[in-house]
Parts: sequence; C-alpha cells; structure tokens
Amino acid sequence: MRYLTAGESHGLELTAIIEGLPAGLPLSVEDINKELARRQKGYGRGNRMNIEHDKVKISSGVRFGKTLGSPVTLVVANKDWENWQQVMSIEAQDTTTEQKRRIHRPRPGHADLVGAMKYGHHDLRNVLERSSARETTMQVAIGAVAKKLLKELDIEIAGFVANIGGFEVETPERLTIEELQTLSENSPVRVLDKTVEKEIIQKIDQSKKNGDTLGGICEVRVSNLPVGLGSYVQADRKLDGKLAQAVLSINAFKGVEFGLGFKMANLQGSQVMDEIVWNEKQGFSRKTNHLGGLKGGMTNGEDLIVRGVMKPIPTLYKPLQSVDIDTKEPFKAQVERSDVTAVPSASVVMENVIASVLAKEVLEMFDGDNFERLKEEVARYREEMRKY
Ligand code: EPS
Repeated sequence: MRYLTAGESHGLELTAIIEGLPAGLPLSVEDINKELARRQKGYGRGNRMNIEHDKVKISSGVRFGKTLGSPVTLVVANKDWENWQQVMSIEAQDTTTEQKRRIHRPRPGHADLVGAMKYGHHDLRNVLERSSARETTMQVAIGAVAKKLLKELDIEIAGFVANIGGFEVETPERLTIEELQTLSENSPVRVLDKTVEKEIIQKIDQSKKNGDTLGGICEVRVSNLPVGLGSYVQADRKLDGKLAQAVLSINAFKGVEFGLGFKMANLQGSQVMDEIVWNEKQGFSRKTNHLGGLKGGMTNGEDLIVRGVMKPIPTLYKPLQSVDIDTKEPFKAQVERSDVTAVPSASVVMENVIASVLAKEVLEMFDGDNFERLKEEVARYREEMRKY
C-alpha cells in the first residue's frame, strides 16, 4: 500500500490516492467522515474550523461498498475556497491581483521563510498554503481507510492527549483501548482526567488572551497487533523507525518515544526490561509493557504505546521579531488567523498516521490482494504464534 496527498489550504480541494488496498474491504464515506469530524473538534481551534465541515468524496476504487483493489481516490473540498478564488487562482492574474495578498513577512518557527528560499518564491503564501496543517485532513482520510482495514482484523487504536501547555495527565493503568477511546472522546481536549481538563481549558483561554499558543504531548495505543510486524534484519524495515518517521511528519511534531521512552535514561536495565511469561491459552506474553510493544523493530504482541510532542503553533497574535524579505527591515510579525492549540486534533491525526503505517505493514507481511484471504491468513498466523 502506498499513498500521496495533494492540495493547498485555501485551494479548491484536497486529494489523496491510495494504491495497494486489497479487493473486498468494506468501505463507505461514513467510515472516513467520522474520522474527519473527530479531527475538526477540540477546544482551542480558530475560526477556520467554523467554516470547514470536511466531507469526503470517493471518486475511484470502490464499488457497491467494497474496495476493488484499484487505486482509491479521496477528495475533500475546501469551503473557504469561495473566499480565496482570486488569491488562489489557477489562471495567471494581473500583477496587482497577484500582489494583493502577497506575504513577505516570515513568521518565526514557520516553514514559510526556508521554503521560499529553497523554492525561489517571493510570496511566502506559496509555501504556507501547502505546509499548513490543513494537509492533515488527507492524512486522516487515508488513516480512516487504514483503520477500517485494521478494525476488520480486530486491531483497535486509541489516541488521547497526555499534556497540553505543561499540564500532565496521568494515564490510569490497566485501561482497555475501548475505555481509553470513550474517555478521550468525551473530553473537549481529549484528556482522560476531568479535573485536569478544567485547568487545561483555563490555560487555553488565558493563552488566547495573551495572544499566545500551546503545544503538548499526544499518546496513541494499539491493541491486538500480530507478533512480528516489521523486522530486525534491515535498518529500513524496523517498525519503530517507520512509526517515528510518520509521527514526526505531522505538522509541528518534534519528538517521539515508545513505552517508557525518554524516562528510560533514568532507569536501570532491570527496571526497564519486560519479563517474559507463558501460558497455554495465550502463549508468550510479558509481565509489563515498558518497551511499548516493540522489540528489535518488531511488534511483540503487547499493546503498541507511542507518544509524540507537538511544539506550540508558530502563528501568534502576539508579535515576534522577524525580518521583511523585501526591505530586510526588522518588524514585529503581523497578526494572522490561527488556532491557540491543535493538540487535541493532533492526537486524532497521530492515531491515523499510525494506522496507515500499520496497515501498510500488515499488507506487506500477508497476501494483500483479497481481503477475505488476508483475514484468513492473519487468523492462521495468530494461531501459529499462540501455539509457538
Ligand atoms: C493553519 C492555520 C489555520 C488552521 C489550519 C492550519 O487555517 P487558516 O489559515 O485558514 O485560518 O485552522 O487548519 C486547518 C485548516 C485544518 O483543517 O486543520 C496553518 O497555518 O497551519
């Protein structure tokens, strides 16, 4: 399975093409729209989310509610396009129109300046239209298809927020993936603890008043993965490396960790390694899951636990020092419409990009041409692992 996305934040529409899905996977627009709606929620988003109501159109690869095995094309329209038709015109315009919404003042922490230098643009809009987190819409659309495939194989995913603006939220031990899903779904900031939720909302309101933004940490857990996805035999086949790449590809993500992650630096080997046990019913398992379900770049059958850190959004109402690309004069960055925080949405994006990596891996390991055959193969393999 491979995929590409295309589209500008204020352009006509966003597109994704997924190739390599098995034939016969049940798939509907509702499966995708549900995930798109989850991504749009979250306390702290700006006015753009009141304009967009993301709905997908499937324009190829599905017939009578099932995939055909041919490329699946997904399209989401940008409602805001109506207000941007001239600024984002495909056809050439006169110089005055082209200059009208030209951006020449780079924002600190944003991709706009470096992107413009690299591609030789003198309108920073040419960069920010694509570097915008609007692109995550299609990452989620692709992930929704991947999630559907995983769900049919009884693989469940939960994503939630573990920290916003420094407020840490403890993850209660021994919660099932289903419980994590319910708790986070019922929180406007996707946290598991209602008391911290209040403080976080106050912090977001305060940050908005101050013209500032907030980052945080998202956590994703996945249950019931077959043992041995990924491989230790070659560096580029290690699943933790692939997952880290996917998480760090999400806009504004700056770090990733598995299981106990960076805390491991403070512990000794005996406090970190997960002791192995065996019983007739389950086969091999581990007493703890400090390593987050991965050993040697492979899943070990325990829940996958991944955390990613998102920096605060670089578009601030509070002006920061920068330099105009035309005049080279210093200035204080202009006010732009933006979100105070997108960490709750980012946890949905993270769930979905992780789903895409895992679905891809499943389709590489098992025969991925026909879905029923795939299901049977996975079931047979799980049984083989249980009896090992
Ligand atoms: C974004 C800026 C804002 C966000 C946008 C990402 O959009 P606008 O510039 O239109 O106000 O709302 O996020 C989305 C549109 C989305 O769908 O998540 C940015 O600069 O990255």
